Amino acid sequence: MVTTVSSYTDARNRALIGDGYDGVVRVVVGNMYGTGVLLYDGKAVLTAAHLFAGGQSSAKVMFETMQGSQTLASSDVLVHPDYNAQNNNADLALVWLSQDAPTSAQRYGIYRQSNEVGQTMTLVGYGTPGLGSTGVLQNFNEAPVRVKAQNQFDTDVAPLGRFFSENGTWEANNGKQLVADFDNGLVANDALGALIGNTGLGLGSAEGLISKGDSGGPAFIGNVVAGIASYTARLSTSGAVPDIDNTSDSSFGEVAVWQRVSVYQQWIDQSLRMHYAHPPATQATVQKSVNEGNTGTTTVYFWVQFNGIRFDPNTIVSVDYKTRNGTALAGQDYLATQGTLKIYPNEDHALVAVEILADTQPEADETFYLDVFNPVGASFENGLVQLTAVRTIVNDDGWYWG
Ligand SMILES: [Ca+2]
Ligand SMILES: [Ca+2]
Ligand SMILES: [Ca+2]
Ligand SMILES: [Ca+2]
Repeated sequence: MVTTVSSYTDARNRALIGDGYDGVVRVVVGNMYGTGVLLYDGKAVLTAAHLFAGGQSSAKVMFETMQGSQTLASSDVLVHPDYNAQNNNADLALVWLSQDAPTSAQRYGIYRQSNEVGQTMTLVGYGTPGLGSTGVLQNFNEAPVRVKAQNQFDTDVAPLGRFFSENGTWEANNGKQLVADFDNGLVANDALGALIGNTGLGLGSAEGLISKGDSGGPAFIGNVVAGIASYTARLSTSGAVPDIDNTSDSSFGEVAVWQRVSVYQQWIDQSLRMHYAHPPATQATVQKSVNEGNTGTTTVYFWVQFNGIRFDPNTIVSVDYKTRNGTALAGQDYLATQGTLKIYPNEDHALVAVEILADTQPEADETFYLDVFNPVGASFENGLVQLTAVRTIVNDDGWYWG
């Protein structure tokens, strides 16, 4: 994916299996190759809408994890309804998997604050590698490699609008796309410094940029997805040509743009929720015990209800949540998860989904917990600071005694 300062074969630039990026996947749509990222429910991959610009309604998703390589078909694809191929607005798509994702693939949350600009991010993807000094490798015929690099979000895309002035709707991008330039430490190649006076010589040898094949790939802030790779641009003015080699090839002096995930969190959250399999329809029908199963994963749900009154109907209330071991152990009996659950204006409750890991080992029934804390928008009753619910994983394998 990423062009980097040093060769992609340098271990620093590889996102090797087991390094924490096994939920970053290759996405194949027709004859297009892109990248995607497995989201927090383990069922859907977030990627770029433009991979589906030919009208395709399916994709293949390739995982490389500690469990080996697996290619899964999609069961459903949802392109963002506002996707606009002319100005790259809302260049996001969700791909649901037709089978369980490998349990060794990380599931990732999404970035929910609006302070991305100025922060360092980590790019991971399957695009064609290359060097910042000479750009993407032109004759790369090896198997795809998962590469990582860092950069910094420098600005929202709006200040670059005049470079795309042929598009009258450009201002609609304001606040919804994030830009980074590919720095080598020289003022002459500091693209955003030269173009819009946003000076900053970046992260030195740590910087990288997306390239062909990285479309849809994640830019992580911490361990959550803050950006989705959308496009690159080689921009110049009459007075400044920051691109180091006068070619559009993801080299030093070019810029790249990511869709700003925090702006789209309601669409992502609610799209995932609408695809949950067999969710409880009422509080009374929430299953507190679930059979463990013998293969793959089973989803168990926790119901979080907001009973207060919204004095402003647009109020979004939220809680943070985190699973906690009882006798059931994370990674062995269930997949640990944590994040923020938002209950949007048109909702009075939302579900937290947790994946239970099947096995065929006779054992005792086991329990784990979900802690809910940090309520925003309305406090818990009676001054409580944390609520806890428990789920039981019921052994379904032959005899157990003890
Ligand atoms: Ca930079
Ligand atoms: Ca810069
Ligand atoms: Ca170039
Ligand atoms: Ca079992």
